[in-house]
Amino acid sequence: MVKFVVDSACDIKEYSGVEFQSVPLSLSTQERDFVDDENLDVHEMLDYFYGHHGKSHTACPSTQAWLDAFEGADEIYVVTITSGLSGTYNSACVAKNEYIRKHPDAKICVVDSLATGPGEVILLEKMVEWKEQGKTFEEIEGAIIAYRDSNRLFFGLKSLHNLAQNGRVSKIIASAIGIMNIRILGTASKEGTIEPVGKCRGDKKLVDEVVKEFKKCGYKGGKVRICYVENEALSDTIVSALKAEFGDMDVKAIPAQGLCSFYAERGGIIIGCECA
Ligand code: X90
Repeated sequence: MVKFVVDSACDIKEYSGVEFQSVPLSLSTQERDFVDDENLDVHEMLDYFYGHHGKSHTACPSTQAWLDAFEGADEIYVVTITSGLSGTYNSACVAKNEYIRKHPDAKICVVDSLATGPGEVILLEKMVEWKEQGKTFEEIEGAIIAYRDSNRLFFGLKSLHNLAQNGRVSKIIASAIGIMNIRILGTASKEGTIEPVGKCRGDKKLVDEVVKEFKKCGYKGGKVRICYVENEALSDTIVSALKAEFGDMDVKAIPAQGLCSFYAERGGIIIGCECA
């Protein structure tokens, strides 16, 4: 059986036409634990975190959670959130080795997205597409890294509080946007870490800067995937601006699930694109 497995930072809970599973990360405080699965009420979770002033943290899936998702499959394609910010890729690799030890004929390709959310979606969709075209495991495994490296990820955030509090971005960068109406525009570095691009005052400026970054990276009309945190209007505006500049493209926007919502925070947006 062929199966596609992602972590919940991918923001997709269902994928029709193929065997698919999302393995949840988790979020917690001293009082509450949230599992980032299809039962999570993201809005309620955000309300809770905004009212909570103590420490909060997140955790990657356990090796066992990956093993459970692999069970029964013998050709498995996995996409994870960047290893530059999370132990998720590592736990998936440990699970891969363990699974192969027990099932020596199984083949597992674990791809470190060096991104999150829509960056993972783009990789997942490509591997499904290649599989449906009849490509072999070896062909897919041999081509996905070059494809990943030709994609880009951008994000516009109104707050870096949770990223800084959890050591994923420096406190100095985070404190730079403690001012009303300032958004930070950033990108995923080649190593899969957070790289600030600039500050923008207001959504309109952010939209202009996103279009500029697309031009700068050599975007030529490839696929675009977006995830937004309670911010569909901004997502729509960005899609219109991109279409006005580059013409019609394959674009889809979805609400962020728990992990990305927690870190990108309310009003945040993450945009992945093919850039080859
Ligand atoms: O293992 C864990 O506990 C998960 C840690 C995840 C930390 C960062 C998630 C970031 C999500 C923020 C904007 C996009 C940044 C992408 C840069 C590669 C969303």
